[in-house]
Amino acid sequence: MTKTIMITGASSGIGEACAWRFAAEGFRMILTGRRKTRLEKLKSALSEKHQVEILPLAFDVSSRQETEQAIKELPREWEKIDILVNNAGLALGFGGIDQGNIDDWEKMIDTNLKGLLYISRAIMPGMVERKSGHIINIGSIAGKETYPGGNVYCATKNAVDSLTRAMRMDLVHYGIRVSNVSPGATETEFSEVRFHGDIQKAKNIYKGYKPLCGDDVARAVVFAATLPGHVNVNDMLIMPTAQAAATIFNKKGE
Ligand code: NDP
Ligand code: 8X3
Repeated sequence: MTKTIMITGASSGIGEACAWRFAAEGFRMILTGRRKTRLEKLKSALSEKHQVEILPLAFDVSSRQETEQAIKELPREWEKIDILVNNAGLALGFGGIDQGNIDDWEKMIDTNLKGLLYISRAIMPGMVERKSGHIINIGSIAGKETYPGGNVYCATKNAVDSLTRAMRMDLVHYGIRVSNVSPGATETEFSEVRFHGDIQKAKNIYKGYKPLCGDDVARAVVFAATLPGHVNVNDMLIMPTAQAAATIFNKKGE
C-alpha cells in the first residue's frame, strides 16, 4: 500500500528537496509550511512530474493551537501518517549571547523545539495505535557541536538530538522507528533567514567551498525511510567534504 508521509517545512530547502525525492518514490505526501502559495505551487509542479497525491497544509508549527487544529482537521483519507519528517526550523542571529535578541531566541525555541514536539505529539498516538511508523528528525551539526555565535540555535538542535533518543526509547515498544538526520552546511534559504534577509551575508557563508544542497540531505532522508522495516538509522551526520567540523572548512576554492 502507498505510504503517506508528512514533511514539515516543505516550502523550501531541505523539506522541498525531500518532497521531490519522496514523490519520485511514489509516496503520498502532506506538505506543510507557513507559505501557502509556495506549497500550492510545489503541489502543481510535483503532480505534473509524478503521479502522486499531495495535500498542502499551511500552518505555523510554533503555534500549538494551529498545529493541533491542522492535524485534527485532516481529511479522513489523510489521517494515517506512516512517516513524519520533522524538518521545519530556523536559526535567527549569529552573535554573542550577551547581546542576543530575545525575540529571536523565542522564535527558535518555539519552532525548532516546541514545534517539533507539538506536531509529534499530534501524530504519535496514531502510530502507536497502528504499531508502526517512522519519525525522522532533522537535527544539525549544530546539535553535535556548539560553535561561537550559535548559542540558542545550537541549544535547540542539541535538544532535537536528545528528543530523538527519548522518542526512540519510548516508542521502541510499538515498533516505531525514530531517526536523526543531521546535516552540516547546506545552501538553502537558511542563512538568508538567519541574517534577517541580508542576502550578501548569507552568500558569504557558502563562499570558497561546495556546501551540501537540499537534495544531498533528501537522499539521506529517503535512504533512512526506505530501508526494510527491521532496520533503523539512529543517527546520520552528513557534511560537505570541505567541512570537517562546525567551524573547520577547506576554503581553498576561495
Ligand atoms: P529553509 O529556510 O530553506 O527552510 C526552512 C523550512 O522550515 C521552510 O519550509 C519554512 O517554511 C519552514 N518553517 C520555518 N518556520 C516554520 C514555522 N514556524 N512553521 C512551519 N514551518 C516553518 O532552511 P533549510 O531547508 O536549510 O532548513 C530545514 C531544516 O534543516 C531546519 O530544521 C534547519 O535547522 C535544518 N538544518 C539546516 C542546515 C543548513 O545549513 N541549511 C544544516 C543543518 C540543519 P515557511 O517559511 O513557509 O513556514
Ligand atoms: C545549520 C548548520 O552550521 O549553520 O544547522 O549551524 S550551522
